[in-house]
Amino acid sequence: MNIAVRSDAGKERLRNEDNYYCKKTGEMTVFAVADGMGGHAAGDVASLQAVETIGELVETAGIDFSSSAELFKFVENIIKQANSNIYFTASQESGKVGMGTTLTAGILFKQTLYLGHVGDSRAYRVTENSLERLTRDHSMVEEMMEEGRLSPEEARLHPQRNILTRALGTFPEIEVDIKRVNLEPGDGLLFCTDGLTSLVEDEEILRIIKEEQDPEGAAARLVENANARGGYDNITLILSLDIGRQEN
Ligand SMILES: [Mn+2]
Repeated sequence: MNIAVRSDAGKERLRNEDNYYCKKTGEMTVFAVADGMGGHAAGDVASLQAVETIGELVETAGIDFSSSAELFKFVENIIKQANSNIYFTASQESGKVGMGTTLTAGILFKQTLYLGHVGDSRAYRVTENSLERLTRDHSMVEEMMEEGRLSPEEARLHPQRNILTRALGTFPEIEVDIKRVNLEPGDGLLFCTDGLTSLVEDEEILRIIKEEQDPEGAAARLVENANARGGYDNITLILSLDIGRQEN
């Protein structure tokens, strides 16, 4: 299977509050990354609950995965369910009040990706010569950038870049960004948390992927690079290459 996964605490944090889920079953592959936060070290509880909810619902879903409309709705619903579960846990257990998480999850069926997203983790499509971002960060700096108040470089290094405008677990209802993306044979996908993207620029991520070719080598070097630049945050990534060309 042409997929590599890495989750690294980084150089400065004692705990890794990121979590991921990645499973390939037949013609379907499920990807999810989550970056937990807050509530007296309960960030890892929130991010784990997010990816576990995705895994459970995907594995027990009685839906027709070849129906595009059904799959589209399903991706939105599983993220909403993850939000409800985390919100419920946070409301039941003192010490978990205020915990939350990002969640970027995709179901790839044949050559079509059904993507759902909340927070500032990211999904990218890797083509022959570009890294195309498929998600929009739900963060204060992204909004300031869209309003023209920050340059992309200023946003990437901004001291308040961690402030999210949307996260799972903080409100009973959540708005989920959903998207359908048709991939070309040979395209790749990268799901990652901000511990990678705040330290390694898109052009460099693309360069490393192209130089290494194989996902394991590229994933290892991406983590190394983030750590070499300080590794201030947990770093998690799922990299799948040569989709539609892989043997299985
Ligand atoms: Mn992070």
